[in-house]
Amino acid sequence: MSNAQEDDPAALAQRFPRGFVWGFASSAYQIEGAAQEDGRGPSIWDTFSHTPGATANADNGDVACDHYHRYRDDVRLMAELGARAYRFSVSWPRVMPTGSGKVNQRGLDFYRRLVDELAAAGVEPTLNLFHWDLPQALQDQGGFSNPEIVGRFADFAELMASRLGDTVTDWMTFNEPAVYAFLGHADGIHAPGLRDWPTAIRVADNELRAHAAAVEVIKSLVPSARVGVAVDINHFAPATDSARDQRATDAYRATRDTWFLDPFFGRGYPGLGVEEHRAAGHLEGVELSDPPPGRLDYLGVNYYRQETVRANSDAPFDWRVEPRAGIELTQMDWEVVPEGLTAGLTWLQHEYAPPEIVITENGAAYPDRRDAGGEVVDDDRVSYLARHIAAAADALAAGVNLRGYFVWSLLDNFEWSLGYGKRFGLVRVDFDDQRRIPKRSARWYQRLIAASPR
Ligand code: PNW
Repeated sequence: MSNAQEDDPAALAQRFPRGFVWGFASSAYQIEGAAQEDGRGPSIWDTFSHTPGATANADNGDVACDHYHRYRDDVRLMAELGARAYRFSVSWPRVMPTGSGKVNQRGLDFYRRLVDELAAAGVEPTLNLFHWDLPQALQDQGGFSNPEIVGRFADFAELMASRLGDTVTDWMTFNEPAVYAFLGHADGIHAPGLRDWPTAIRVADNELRAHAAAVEVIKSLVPSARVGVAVDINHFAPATDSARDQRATDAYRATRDTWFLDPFFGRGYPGLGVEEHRAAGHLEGVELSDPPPGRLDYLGVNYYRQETVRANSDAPFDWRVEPRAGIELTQMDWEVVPEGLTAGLTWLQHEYAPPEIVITENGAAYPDRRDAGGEVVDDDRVSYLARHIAAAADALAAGVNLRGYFVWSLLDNFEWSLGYGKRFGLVRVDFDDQRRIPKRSARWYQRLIAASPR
């Protein structure tokens, strides 16, 4: 598919205000590798990815993109592409090998070198504390299902804020707390691989409390810090207009997205979500009280797709999500619905009025081809990005206080349980020799950023 926006990213750039932040996003376990180097302790993703059958092709993050050794090249590449910001996460077990107590100076040195390199290149860092790679030693004590994690997380936040607060202004506490809680502890398809709903509910609750505690710590140590959190927002659509499918869609939203959003904005848990989780037995043995809000300076939004929800029956929590017939899909089988991004942003602005919104992830996996000349031709990714960035511009025009856009991701990387087969990068990585090859989409994004008003 081709249209003006794809052919002319410079025109698309004009729809964004001066100072709009264009960046790349990544996470530690997905790119760093060096899993056993310089004193890093094991994380739950090391354990999980080395469990037979847990990941596609038995892939793991031992080496990944070898970013731990190649960060200088990667920063240079981002700068060359014009990035104004870079969102990365800190591997907790690299800086605190057992998650508490002893600090690993060599691990901290890596992040110091990284932020200094970014500063020298004129790329603003956004530091995310938690992108799912919990120290295994903490998981051995119950991980996020143990309320003591709140204090441990605050200590981790304190360590990073005290060491890097002089250079880093933009902070994030969590990436996608819902994915971490539910895919990791109820569905069992992410680390730590548990399948127990009451545990997942406790994990979610402690994430919310840990978020609030970390916000306070960061703000007290770094008064100029801007602290946010990234939630994953899909566009929900009932499969039909039947009352059943509509009800299932509402319940899905209330047990997942607003389960976090309402508490973040001081409303406590949503009534419909509590009812649904209770009816499904998910609250057995759980004493639920509303967690404190953490004062957000901005809300991070990760948007990828639409989810079509179909009720299986009238029983609680009995629905399935499956692609609508005939709809455009990415390689993940995710429904491509750019207008869902406009709708989601507009809804968040009106419903919660966060001080600012930042798109902290958006992107797509496709089976990229290299042509005879060696160029990586990823026109479907260009098309996906062009339409979603246009949808973001539509949200701005509708009054959403949108401040930035981070594309997922700079590099092809370890796509969790799906391994290296799903490529989200604007830059190709050949995993046998670690060569980086900017795809056509990287050049397209570079033109967009270059044309956007500074
Ligand atoms: C997000 N799901 O993950 C993450 O923040 C990234 O680490 C990841 O690579 C990216 O999106 C692409 O997947 C998700 O199954 C992983 O709903 C799985 C789901 C959602 C988000």
